[in-house]
Amino acid sequence: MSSVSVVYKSLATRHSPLATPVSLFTRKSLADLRQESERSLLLRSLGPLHLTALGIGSIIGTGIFVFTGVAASTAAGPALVLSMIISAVGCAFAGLCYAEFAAMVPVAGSAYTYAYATVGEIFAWIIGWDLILEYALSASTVAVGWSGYFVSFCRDLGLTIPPALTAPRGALVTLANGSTVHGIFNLPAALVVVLVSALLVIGIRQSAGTNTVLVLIKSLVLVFFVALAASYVRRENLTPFIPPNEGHFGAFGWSGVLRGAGIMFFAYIGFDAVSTAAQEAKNPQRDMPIGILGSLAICTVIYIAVATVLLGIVSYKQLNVADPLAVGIDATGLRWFSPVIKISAIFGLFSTMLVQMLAQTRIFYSMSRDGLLPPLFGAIHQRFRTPYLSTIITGTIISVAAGLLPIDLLGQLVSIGTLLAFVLVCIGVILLRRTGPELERPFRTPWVPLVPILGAVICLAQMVGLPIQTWIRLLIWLTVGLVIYFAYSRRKAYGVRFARLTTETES
Ligand code: ALA
Repeated sequence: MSSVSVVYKSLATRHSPLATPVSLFTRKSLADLRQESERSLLLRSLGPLHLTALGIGSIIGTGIFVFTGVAASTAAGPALVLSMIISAVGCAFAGLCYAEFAAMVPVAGSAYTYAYATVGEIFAWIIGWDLILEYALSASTVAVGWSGYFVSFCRDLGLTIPPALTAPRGALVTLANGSTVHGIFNLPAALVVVLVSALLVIGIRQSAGTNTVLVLIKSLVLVFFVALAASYVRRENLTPFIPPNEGHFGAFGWSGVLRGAGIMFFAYIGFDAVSTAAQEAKNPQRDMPIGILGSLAICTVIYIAVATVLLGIVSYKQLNVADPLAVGIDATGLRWFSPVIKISAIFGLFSTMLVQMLAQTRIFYSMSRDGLLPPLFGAIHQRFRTPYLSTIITGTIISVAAGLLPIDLLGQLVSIGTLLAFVLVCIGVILLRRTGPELERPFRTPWVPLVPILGAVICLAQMVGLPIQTWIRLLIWLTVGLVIYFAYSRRKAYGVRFARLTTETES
């Protein structure tokens, strides 16, 4: 074999005689999943601190650095703080559900794997397909947010990137002299994804170390933002707290608060990325809940503080910009801090992409191992021990999407897709408590079914807050996924049968 080993090809060959479709609702047993975990070729190098950092790395990103301004100025006004609390509560409930699964099924693949264990293959596929929106597409979204701060910082340094190469095709870019040009391709966004992909191919140990440093930088800058700007908060900026509705759903008033929650939900996405690294955790049963809930709690506190201060130092009407935190700090007169925010956003959003893409390749790894995706998505590099082919393919697609698509379209699609996954995970906890009450649960979601029901309801409410076009895009995406499932994945799936075969062979 060459310097790389295509691990699952051999499994596929072994399975061809068994390739007869089984029920759409075939489930994997937890024992099978644990066996898979033990057979994993991924390196177990992550402890609780690394995992929490992984979560924070994935959570803090374009949401707080970019969408805060858009959501406040177009949907919620100062009441964006309420939107963020609604989102945080929904995420906390969903996070408790994720933690139960992640400790019980410590296998790479996150909600995809949980669905395979609880409701069966077709739902697992739907969730796995839906999670592409959460991870791959959110990496594209963050890349576009990164590009905004990068271009702005380069401008401050006197470096001009041709404007048509900083925006997606057809988007209008206004120049300093007031004239406009049409965007062609967001080149910085596309290139940064290539860089992240290269790091991920080299390996998780280096990537996790890099991530921890970047996470520290972006968290501290947000904390300094709050500390420096808090004394400049003015009551008039926060009044009226809920601006009156402008006549249609989502434009201020209470519906605006809900839309704000739907948009800002993006800012919380990422804590579940911890669960996708389960096979790389040294002690997943203990550390998965710590990583998931710890990172969510830390980010929630930081976010609420940042939003309160931001909306108190500047009128929400001025915040429909690509760099709202920098605009806010400029309004206080502390202009020296503005470049610090931009640099931290540049490094910070980089770490967000790192974790999201890592998570996406690990989900593909699981789906490939189960036969739902081609074996090349499970190919592990012999030296780096990373799913290198998957990373290269995924990185290319994410890069092209970042270059071509606008940030609001990407962000809302990511939010709705992830909210759907959260709803399904919440329901999954209730189902599995009924169908497998005896199973060992190192972490138990408290007050079941109340917590999962509240989690599902709050996530659904945020989905309702999002525009109808976003719903239509989600439905199209899911339909495409089902076509692929019935045309390819269903016939090729061998995860469950493989587990059975192994058991038979071993006994
Ligand atoms: N929560 C991540 C962000 O805000 C996706 O960029």
